[in-house]
Formats: sequence, C-alpha cells, structure tokens
Amino acid sequence: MTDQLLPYGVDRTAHRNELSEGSELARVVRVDRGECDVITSNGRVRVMSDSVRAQGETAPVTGDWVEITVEDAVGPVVSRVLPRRTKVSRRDPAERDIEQVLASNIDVVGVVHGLDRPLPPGRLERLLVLARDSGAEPLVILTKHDLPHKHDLRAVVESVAGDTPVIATSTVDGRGLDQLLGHLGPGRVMALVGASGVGKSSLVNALVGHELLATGEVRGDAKGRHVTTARELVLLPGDAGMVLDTPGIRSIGLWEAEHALDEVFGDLQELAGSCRFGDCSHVSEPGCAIRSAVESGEVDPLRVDRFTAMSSELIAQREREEQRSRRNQKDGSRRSRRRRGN
Ligand SMILES: Nc1nc2c(ncn2[C@@H]2O[C@H](COP(=O)(O)OP(=O)(O)OP(=O)(O)O)[C@@H](O)[C@H]2O)c(=O)[nH]1
Ligand SMILES: [Mg+2]
Ligand SMILES: [Zn+2]
Repeated sequence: MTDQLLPYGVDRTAHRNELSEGSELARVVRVDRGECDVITSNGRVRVMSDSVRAQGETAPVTGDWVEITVEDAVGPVVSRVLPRRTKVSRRDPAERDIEQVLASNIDVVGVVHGLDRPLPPGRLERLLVLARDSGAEPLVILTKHDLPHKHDLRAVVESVAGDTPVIATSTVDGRGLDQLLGHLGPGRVMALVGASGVGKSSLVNALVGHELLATGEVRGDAKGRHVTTARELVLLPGDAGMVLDTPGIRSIGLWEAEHALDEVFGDLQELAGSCRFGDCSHVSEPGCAIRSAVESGEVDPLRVDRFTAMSSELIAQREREEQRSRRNQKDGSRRSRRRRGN
C-alpha cells in the first residue's frame, strides 16, 4: 500500500528520524475534546489525545506532527507532540494568562473577511498580528465578491494591510480561487481564520470541489451562526496542498506578539524612532513624532490609539506572566524543601 502520509507533507519534515522506539509518525487533522483524528502511513485513525501524555502541557492541535504509540488498555494514543515549525496562537479566551494554540505547522495564514459586512480596522489589525506572529506568510482574503458590496472596504484594507497580499474571492463565480492555490503547493498548508459566517468553510469546499464541510446561512446582519466547531485539515485534490478550516473567532487576544505588532504598525514604529524620548508613550510628551504626524493629518489618530492599546495589552500580559512564573518558582522551592523534610 502507498504511504498515506506522503501528501501531508511528510517529505519536508525530518521527523521520521526523530521518532522514539516503538512509535509511529502521524499528522493531526482534527481535534475534538480528548480525542483526535490523525493520518498515519496506513490511513486515518481516531486516537486519544490526553494532554498529560502529550508532553507536559503541550496538547496536540490540528496540524501537529505527533508520535503515536499503542497502549494495551486504551489503544493508540498521542505520546508526543513533535516541535512545531510555526503556530497560530492567541490568548485563551477563558483563561487570560494561557496561550491557546489554534493550529500548527502552517505555511500561510489567510485572514478571511466578507465583503458583505463592515470591517472594523482594529479587527483586521489584530488578525494580521496573529497571522504574522505565527511565523507563516500572512494573506488577506475578501470573500463574497459576487455580492453587491454595501461596504467599501478598500480604504480600511489599504490603510491596515500594508504589504500583505489581498485576494478577493467568490465561491459563486470562482474568482480568486486560482490565486489562493498559487500560495499553496504540495505539502503546504493554508489556515483560514476569521469571524463566523465570512465563508471559510465555503472556500474550503470550493477548493476541494465538493461540499465536504457544512456551511450555514448568515443572519440578517451578516453575522454567522458558528457552524464549524472543530479545526480540520483538509487535503486538496491533485497534490495542491492543504487548507485548515477553523471555527469563527470572536475574541482575538494577543499572545506574546510584540514583534508582529511592530510589523503590522511598521509606519508608526518608524515614526516613533524620531520621538525625542526613547520611552515616549506618544500621549503628551514634547517632541513626539507620532503626535505631530497626527496633528499634520498624516496619521489617523484612531490607528495610534489602537497601536498603544495593543502594546499595553501585551506589556500587561508579560507582567502577569512574570509574576506567575515568580510565584511558581516560589511554590516549587517550597515543595522541594518539604520533600527534603524541611
Ligand atoms: N454569495 C456568496 N456567498 C458566500 C460566499 N462564500 C460563502 N458564502 C455564504 O456565506 C454563508 C456562510 O458561509 P460559511 O462558509 O458557513 O462561513 P464560515 O466562515 O465557515 O462560518 P463559521 O463556520 O460559522 O465560522 C453561507 O451561506 C455561504 O453560502 C461567496 O463567495 N459568495
Ligand atoms: Mg465554517
Ligand atoms: Zn512619541
């Protein structure tokens, strides 16, 4: 039988040589609570994904390369998650000081938005920071081009996307699909992220060529109904690569994304270099280059506000994390003293 893992990009990984004895290499294509679907050389299998087994705190996510071992009592389990080449992550919406990895080993992150609805610039900025922070190539995908555009998104996209490529698509007349495929290729993965109802699953279906994934009508206000509930990696026909569909995201908390933030706000970063004070907060300091650009009308003051808000969010997150690790260190040393009987 031919190796079923080959189309999943196994050739581009050295993982085969890193495997522990008695284990098998697999790629995670779908994760549900406590279980996941993986592709092994022999095909698709459902396995346990107990996060305790899977290397400390690292629970497997869609896109991961993992080691599978068979245990007598439970059957096949994920025994190790192999190092991730790239990862799309955000701050966990439920636990604000924990990173939530949405997908891994991605080559392109498509930030998807529908031309049928308004586009708040802050939302696009956050998604672009998330996309750039992943280590994959960012891409903006504007869907539903066949519908009459009630909202002129061009200005928003131009002011925010910078040098990120923008592709307009339609699953009705096929517009832009070839351009999307141009960013893919054998073994390459494009993850689609965006709000519910923007047409992520519809795009996957259009690229696959049949109705593989469920899609749903949007409500009157163009909002979606959260049809997709799991992250799923889908192989495209003709060795064209893979697409990773995700459930619509509401909250986009940033996680350790300072570098990506500076890239998305490159124009402001450049200006900040000319502020008189190195630690200028761009609020009321004399000699602030950003303030003077706002006053002369060169820079949108709202964009500056969003930049400083996101920067503060990241600083606050770092501080909480440092506090937590200091606390853990203290707890740890207390525990080891107890163990020694002190
Ligand atoms: N006219 C038109 N409708 C589209 C297009 N793409 C998607 N739609 C419609 O938009 C609605 C939502 O599409 P989905 O693909 O379910 O959206 P989604 O982003 O996967 O939504 P969630 O799974 O809830 O996150 C469906 O009614 C689709 O038929 C398009 O290019 N043109
Ligand atoms: Mg969907
Ligand atoms: Zn300044």
